Amino acid sequence: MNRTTLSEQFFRDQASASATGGLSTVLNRLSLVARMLASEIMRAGFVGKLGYTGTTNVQDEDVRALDVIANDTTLQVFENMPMMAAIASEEMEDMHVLPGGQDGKYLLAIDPLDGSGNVDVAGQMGTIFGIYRRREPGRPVQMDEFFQPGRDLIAAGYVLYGPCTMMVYTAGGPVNGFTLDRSIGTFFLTHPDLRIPEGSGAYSVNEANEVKWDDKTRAMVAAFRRQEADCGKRAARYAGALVGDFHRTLLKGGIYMYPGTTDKPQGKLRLLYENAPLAFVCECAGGAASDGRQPVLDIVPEGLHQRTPLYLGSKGDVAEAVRRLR
Ligand code: FBP
Repeated sequence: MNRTTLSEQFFRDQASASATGGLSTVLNRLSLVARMLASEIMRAGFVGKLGYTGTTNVQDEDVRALDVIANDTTLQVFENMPMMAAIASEEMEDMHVLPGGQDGKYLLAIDPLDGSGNVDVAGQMGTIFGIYRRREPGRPVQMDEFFQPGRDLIAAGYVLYGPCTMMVYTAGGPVNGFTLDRSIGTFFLTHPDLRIPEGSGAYSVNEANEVKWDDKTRAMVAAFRRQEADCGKRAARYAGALVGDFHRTLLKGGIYMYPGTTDKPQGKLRLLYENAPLAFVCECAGGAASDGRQPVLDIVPEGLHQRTPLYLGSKGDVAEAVRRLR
């Protein structure tokens, strides 16, 4: 088996991404967050950290103990890292400017614990991250510095907490997957240069929302369900965690969908720290990502927590979904 470690790969990518200095340090810090959260998730049941805190976040969603732990862990790991200027997180209403922020070169957009609803049932969960470069380091950080289209990401990826812990990321070139060897706390390259298959896999959507979709969305999903999609027959799979559903789609092909609904016309998922980073990974792996009208990576955010519908996966599947929505 390839014994390339995450750290060695970071340095290789750093050269190709022409990122001077800090990118590999930032990615190394993210791998530390991944290892710390993998441990927290495994122990949550023993130390009474499952369940809710009784509070709600800026999205008016119930906050679980592990959501808070994941966000706090992220802040602690980056607190004394001069290259990182600020963090935008699902769990914080405003951006968090780091102590050395003014001179930092990078911005981190993160969903510290995606799919936290799965924690009580030992389901898959994840962390999603995107790294932007600041246009003008050296001045006080402004929130609108985060309002960059996903196409301007310099690196993005996710951590999957499941039967194994994986970290999958790209610096704009190949998408590489690493698996954590818990016995020595090291990620090793196990999935080099991932390319999303065409013509296979599953369609992945919460069909309980059907009553809240518009007619075109309903008809489009029905085509996949009835095996009538032009792009081919698909299984149905839905893990209830975006990272788990996307990881399966990346490896097996197919499409993940979170359409708009009557109560949430822009859908549930957030552009800055969920949809754009995964769209970046997906496109770098040869796939596609749309909000139903345009590529996700072309959308310029107007708020830290802006939602968009999401159609993410194999190029042929996404193209057909978008065509049927027109
Ligand atoms: P968070 O858990 O970070 O809020 O992510 C939203 C999410 O849990 C996704 O991971 C998942 O794909 C989706 O919501 C499931 O939503 P629903 O329960 O409405 O199908």
